[in-house]
Amino acid sequence: MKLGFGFYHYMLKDEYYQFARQCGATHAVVHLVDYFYKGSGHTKAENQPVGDIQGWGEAGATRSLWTYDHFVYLRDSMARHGLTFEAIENFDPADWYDVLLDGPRKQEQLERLKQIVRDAGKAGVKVIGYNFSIAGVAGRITGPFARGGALSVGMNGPVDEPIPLGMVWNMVYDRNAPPGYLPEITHEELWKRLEYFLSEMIPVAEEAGVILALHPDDPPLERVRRQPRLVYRPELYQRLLDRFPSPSVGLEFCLGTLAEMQDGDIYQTIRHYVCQGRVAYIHFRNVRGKVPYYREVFIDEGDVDMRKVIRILKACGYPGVLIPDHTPHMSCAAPWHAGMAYAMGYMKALLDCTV
Ligand SMILES: [Mn+2]
Repeated sequence: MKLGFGFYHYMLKDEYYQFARQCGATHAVVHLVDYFYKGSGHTKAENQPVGDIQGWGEAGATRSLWTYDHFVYLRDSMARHGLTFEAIENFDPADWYDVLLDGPRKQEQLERLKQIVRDAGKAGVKVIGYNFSIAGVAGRITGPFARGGALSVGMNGPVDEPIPLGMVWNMVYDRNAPPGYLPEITHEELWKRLEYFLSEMIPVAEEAGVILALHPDDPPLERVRRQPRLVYRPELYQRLLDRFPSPSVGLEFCLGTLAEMQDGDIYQTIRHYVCQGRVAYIHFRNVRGKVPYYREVFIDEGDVDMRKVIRILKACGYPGVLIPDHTPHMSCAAPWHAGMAYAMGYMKALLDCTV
């Protein structure tokens, strides 16, 4: 097992690579999307996006970064600090809104996604994590929810507001969209869209040696903002694996999201999926409670016994990367860094000490 670090787009520079390496990380997962862009100047928000009703920001601000040359540049810059560029996390909604919405530009957008997969593979990036979702990460709140009043996120009940036209995955892709809301669709329709996406992408991903790894729906409710979710119960992941037995179809296995699900035993779920060998990488974090009422907390104070999780991962021979995903912010001059360093230290000790 390997320790990884997740970087937001503005963290893609030496000082963050050094910090990650100092925390014990050897691998990196990169977010290229600027989730909070509001029309000018790239943003630098250390908080994870929570999902306000009006959306996080405008899609497409960092599209110029999705090239083979840039992937190579990132790979080489990280390598100088002892980090392997393992995965890219999330496509930009600007690049695939009509794939998610089954709109007129779907085919053209799929061609761009295929080129991204080819370029990633050629640059040695093994995984692209994605979240096939219309509402995206939505309807959460921020508050002093973790130990000692550390700033964290949670959910206080379901969110039912419809999604305005021009918005998908909680980002605005068309500022000039007419008034109105996205039509409500069925779960089967959403699965059909995912299946079309994968049937187009899998041959390219296989040739490029890239795994397309699906994140479960966060928060994992049957519907969010009146739109269906794909993986909101643990067994729904199996539907994906059974439908697509390709080595290029894998899981971006988010323990926090899986633990928030209303049913299922988290330890059985982990054993079941990890032992199948199709988990591409793991979001290793902890929560307290279940949807629609839960809190993200420090790694050692949630409902999940993380030491037991590591034992299961070792028993299944999991060879991949663990990243903290997100952590509560700690009260000090560098709240994000402190939270991450705490989580990484805890994870490293678990890996060293658990047999
Ligand atoms: Mn996650």
